[in-house]
Amino acid sequence: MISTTLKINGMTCAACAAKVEKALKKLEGVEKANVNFATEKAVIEYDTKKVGINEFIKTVEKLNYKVIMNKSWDYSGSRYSKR
Ligand SMILES: [Cu+2]
Repeated sequence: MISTTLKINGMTCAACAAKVEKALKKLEGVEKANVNFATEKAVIEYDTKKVGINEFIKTVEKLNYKVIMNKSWDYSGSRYSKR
């Protein structure tokens, strides 16, 4: 189980954050998800064997928000790959 932080663009209120949080928590392998619209960050605890950054990005984009990539974040152990 590892924890990663994503920066999400486009959330304007607590309801946006709650929506994203709920969708992330529904993914198989996600243990915990905490989304804060003020800091625009999502902290996700997950099982790298079941889920990865790719799925998180897809989930966020499906709700019409955007994940901002940051090289300083730790993507190790995730299935994330550049398109
Ligand atoms: Cu909102």
